[in-house]
Parts: sequence; C-alpha cells; structure tokens
Amino acid sequence: MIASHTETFPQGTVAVLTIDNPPVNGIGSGVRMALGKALDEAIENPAISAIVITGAGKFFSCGADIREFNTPMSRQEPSLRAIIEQLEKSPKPVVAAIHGAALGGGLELALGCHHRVAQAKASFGLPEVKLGILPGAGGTQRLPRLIGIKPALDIVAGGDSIDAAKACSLGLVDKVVQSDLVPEACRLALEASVQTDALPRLSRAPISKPVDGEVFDEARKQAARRYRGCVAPLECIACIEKTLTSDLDEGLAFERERFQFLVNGDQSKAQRHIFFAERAALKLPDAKADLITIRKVGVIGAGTMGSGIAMSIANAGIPVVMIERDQAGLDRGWEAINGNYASSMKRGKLSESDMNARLALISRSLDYGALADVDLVVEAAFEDMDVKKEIFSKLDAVCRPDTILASNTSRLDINELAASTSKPSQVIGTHFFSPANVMRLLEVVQGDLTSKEVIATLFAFAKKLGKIPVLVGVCDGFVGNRMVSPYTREGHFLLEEGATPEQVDGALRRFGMAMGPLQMGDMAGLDISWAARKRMAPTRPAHIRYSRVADRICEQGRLGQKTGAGFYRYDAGSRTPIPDPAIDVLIAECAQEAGIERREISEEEIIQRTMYALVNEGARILQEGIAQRASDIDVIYVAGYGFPVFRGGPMFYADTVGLPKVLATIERFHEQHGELWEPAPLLRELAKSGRRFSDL
Ligand code: T1G
Repeated sequence: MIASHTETFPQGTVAVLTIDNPPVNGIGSGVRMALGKALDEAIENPAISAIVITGAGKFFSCGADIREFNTPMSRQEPSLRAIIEQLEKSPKPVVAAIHGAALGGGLELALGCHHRVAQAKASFGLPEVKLGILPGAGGTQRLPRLIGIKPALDIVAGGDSIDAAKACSLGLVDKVVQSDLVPEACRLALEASVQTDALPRLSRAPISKPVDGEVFDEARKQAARRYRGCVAPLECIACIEKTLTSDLDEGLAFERERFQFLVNGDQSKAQRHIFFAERAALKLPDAKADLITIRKVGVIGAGTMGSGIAMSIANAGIPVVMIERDQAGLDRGWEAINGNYASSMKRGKLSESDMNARLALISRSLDYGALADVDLVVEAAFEDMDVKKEIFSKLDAVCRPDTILASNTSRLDINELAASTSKPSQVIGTHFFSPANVMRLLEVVQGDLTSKEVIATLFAFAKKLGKIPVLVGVCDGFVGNRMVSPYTREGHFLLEEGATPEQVDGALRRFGMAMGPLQMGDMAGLDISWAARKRMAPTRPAHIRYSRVADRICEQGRLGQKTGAGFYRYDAGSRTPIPDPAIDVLIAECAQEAGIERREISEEEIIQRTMYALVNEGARILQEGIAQRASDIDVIYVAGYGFPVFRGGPMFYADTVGLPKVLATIERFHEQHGELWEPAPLLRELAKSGRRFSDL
C-alpha cells in the first residue's frame, strides 16, 4: 500500500513514499498504518534529508476509503488526522507531488505537507459535501489558512474541483510542472531542508479576516439554492466560520464533532448510497461485449428533445446531423440550440470558440439520405407508435445494416418498434430527460432482441456524453415514468379527498422533491399524460377508481405552463405556479360527482400515499426484472425526477423507514382504497423475512 524508495541528489537523499492502493489510492486503515510507519522510518533515518509523498497510477489520492465509514476500520489508529499532524510536525520537509487528482482526505494530506508541487493536469477538491459529510481531517481549518476564507468556502461548501492553474493562483500549490513531477518535488524538498527559517506549517498560519463580512451568509444562500435540504453544506460553512474565533486545535475539535454528527446521519448514508449506486448502475451483465465505434450520429426531430439531444452529442465532440420534416421545424430547432449556447456564453459557462466549435458539429437536413453514413440514429419525434414505425422503416432503408437505431420514446414498446425493422438486434431505447443537454440520466431500454454489443455501445456512448446510463427493460413507461403514474395518481386522489394542489406539492417540496407531482405535470405538459390515459382508457377496468380531475383540467385547454394554466396559473413568461381558485372549484365538483366526502389531509398522509406508491411499483418492477437493482431505481429518481439525494432514492428511503412499517401502511391503504394498493409480493416477502431492498 505504501511503496518507499529513496532518490539521492548532490544536496541530499529524499525518501519518496508512494500511496499505491488502486483504483483511486483511497486512504483506508491499511494505507494509514503503512504511511504512518513509513513516515516514522523516514523521519528517524539520519540519511534522509527530506520526504516526498506521491501516488501510483492515475491519482495522488482521492480521499478516505468511503466504504470504511460507519465501520470499526474507520476508527482504527492511526487516524488520517494523526498522520497529517505527524507529517506537519516533521522536522524534515515533506512535499506532496500531486498528479491526477488530490481529493478529500488526499488534499487534506497534501495540506499537512510543507509544500505542494502539481502536475499541470492535476485537479484539487474537497467533494465531501457531495457525500453529505465535511472534510474531517483538517481541511476546513487548514485550507482557509492557506488560501483565504472566500476561496475555501467555495471549495468546501461547493464541493467542485479546481485545476492546477487555479490552485497555483490561489497559493494552494507552490509550483506547477509539465513533467518530472517527483524529481521537481525532491528538488523543492531539498531546497527547504537547507533553509534555516521554519518550515511553513499551516497549523501556525494566521487566518485573515474576510473583507466582506457577508461572505458566510452569501455562502449559506448559495448552499440553500444548490443543495436544497442538505445539512452538510451548512456544517462546512460553520467549520470555516469557526476559524475566525478559535485556534487550530479548537477548530479541529469542532470539525471532528460536526463530521461525526454528519457521518452517522441518514443524509450522508443516503448520499453515499447514491455515490456507489451510480457506479453500480454502470456495470452491465455482459461486461465483455465488443463496442461499436460511434463516429457520427443522426437525430430525428428538432423539437425540445431532439435539439437538446443534438446539443449533448455535439458537446461531447461528436458530429451530429439533425433531421426534420420541414424547414420551419429545422430552423426552430437550430434557433433553440443557438439561443441555448448564447445564454451559456453570457453566463460565462462557455467560450465563444467552444460555442462555434459545437455549432460546427451540428448539421441539418430534410433528407434522410444524410443518414447514410451515421453509426447511430436517435429518433426524437412525436410520441406516437405509428409515426415512429414510419420513421424506423425509413431508417431501415437508408442506414447501413450495422447502424444502431435508438428511440427517445418515454414509454412506448421498443419490441413493437424493433419488429417494424429488418434488424431488431440493432434497435434500443434511449430515454433522455428534459432538458436533454442538462439532465444526466439516460434510461437505456433493452428490447428482447437488442444485442449485448448495442447495449454496451450505448453505455459507453452515454458516459461520453456525461450521462448516467441505467439499463431497463420494456414495459409501459419503463422504470421512471411507470412509477410516476401511481405517484401522480395518488396526488390526484388526495385532491379529491380534500387536499389543495399547494398542499400536495408543498408537502413533497418540504420532503425534498425538486417539485410536487402537480407542478411537475404542468411543467412537462398535461397533454402528454392525458394522451396516455386516453390510450389506456379502453382497457381500464371499470371497478378501478379513476380521478377525472386532470382530464377535466385538460378539457378546459389548461395543459400546463405552455398554455399559461394547468393545476396552477402562470403569468406570461413565468414558471412560478399561482394557486387558482377555479381549480379548487373544479376539484370539489369532481369529488362530488365521484361521491367522495372531502376531509382534512395530513402532510404525513400525502408523503406516505405518494412515496409508498412509488416504492410499491418499484418493487413490482424489480420482481419483473425491468430494473436490475433497487439502487438503479434510486439513481433514476435522483438523477431524473428531482428526488432528494439526501434521502437516497425511493427504494433506499423505504429501507430507511423500514420495510415492515412501509408494508403495514400499504396494507392499511389496501383496506381503505382497494386493489390499487395491493402490496407487491416482493415487498411482502422482504418485509416478512427481515430483508431490505439493498440486500437484493
Ligand atoms: N472510497 C472508496 N471507493 C472509492 C472512492 C473512495 N473515496 N472513490 C472511488 N471509489 C471506487 C468507486 O466506487 C469505484 O469502485 C472505483 O473506485 C473507481 O471509481 C477524511 C472524509 C476519484 C473522480 O469523494 O469522485 O476523504 O465501482 O468509477 O470515474 O475528509 O471515484 O469499480 O467497485 O468513480 O475514474 C472524498 C470520490 C472521500 C472522491 C474517479 N473523496 N471518488 O472517478 O472512477 S471522503 C471523494 C470520485 C474523505 C476526509 C473525508 C471518483 C473519482 P467500483 P470511479 P472514475
């Protein structure tokens, strides 16, 4: 775990300690023990003038071993704090030689060193806040002493990495080199070993008061916007604020206490679950399938989804040709793309040269012939099976036999679509989420005949686009939208039973959802789910309860934000939902027609009815094998449906509540509300056997 060798120079000999714990040089108990021992030996060895710490492989170190948290291993001595104190107090200079990335505890280790040398492509960050914790090995105390309060707040409370140039400009690293990283670090260490003045130790460095006294309040406001509902960012800010009123030891003690509070809390357990769930989702059953090279892509449709998909492909540096039925449609899509890039440029998120480079990758045509040389086509046309079949048969005719044909349908039958072509093994679903150039989630829908090469290729393609691909099977609505139906259904039923739209949506926003089901419907457009309900009406059993509220709203031409009214009213150009008394009247009428007596509805009932509807349907989806893992469902909901990351997704949330309690409540709803609440057999089985979804 720690490789140790010496480098001898005319000025002296340097002990080079290399952290070697693939894949990310995580600092677990084993690395801590080995590093502590190697440091002792180097400090005690009279032949050694200085010490350099570096990492093997891709990274310097990406922090503490997250898997050890909440286990006895994490309490095994020496702690990372003790190691950092040891090297900071070392009478011999210790220099960190950083390549790849120094993240979390890895950066804290480097902050304990007397100097830091970085390779030009290295990055630096304290992403603990994204795991619901804070830098617990001195980062909140040493970083502000080195680079100042404001930059430290941005790094610690924001959690994003910075590059070597920025780190150098902030004084986080002493030197940036293109090559010879370790020799350069040795040279700097030996220079320091002959200097008489004291080695720079951050524990002694003064803290400079921030010029702007509002800096902490501003950081809290930013945290509330970016990490709504998360407690960790506020704790990060409190720790940095502590530096103004305490010495390092007091600050470290405070940091430790707040770290323990967070790491033992439900939020961090949920966020760590999502960290590992996102990585598990990337693992395919057939890991060894050959990949097909994607050099050029075609996109059918230049509407909201088509143009967003084309942008995400161009953003990854891949040429894309956008096809539309008419010039007006093509021009509207091109305009939207230009407008989107221009506003990113205005917000400083994109340079003009990058914008032009991406626009140059997007070509447009009305002629399917332009798709003769593409490797993949993503169809993003109107959500109608006949329209899609017509497009797929055209693609079947013009594209190469090995071209992959993907559909961005959000719920239609991929098998039926595949059967309308001569090459069903090349057909797959790629369900992007709106806005497609922003949302990270991609539901990859495998048809019965989709080849493993096509699936693996789409996963690699998704990663290249910076998306999180999740493999799902074919059913109406796949995973995400299938679960949204019972979730929204309960929202509509609760309206009839006495709740107002603001009550339902408000309860879910306080629960942590980005928005409630009614506002979400208004944003997506109520006509889409209305069309789906109409399509299913002929097969809907008459004895099953059905709410007419949404239909009635649509029948009045209220299709949501795009028509200025849906469950709420919207002022022109605004997305802010305004409660509309006309809707309260409409809901009361529907309730009366359905013979429903309205009553007081508690916040707890709203959460249970909506969340457990999600969980129950999720259990069915797992049982049917439509999703490979419960954690995949959690990734889908957190990355695609605004589910709070600090609750870990619906299935993890159910595990946190306890499946016996969830089942008991669902059984009560089953008695009260009938067969729509039939408990999923898998849920019953797990609850009865004391197991959880995460045990599957
Ligand atoms: N601990 C344990 N496992 C880790 C890990 C970590 N810190 N980082 C990565 N892995 C695993 C990961 O699950 C995957 O496993 C494999 O390594 C490759 O990762 C005291 C308390 C570094 C940018 O938050 O952001 O220090 O799936 O697929 O895309 O204050 O991993 O193969 O079985 O993500 O190249 C703070 C977390 C810890 C960094 C590399 N550090 N890691 O991305 O590979 S808390 C972090 C990442 C801490 C101190 C505190 C990324 C990466 P598997 P990967 P990648």
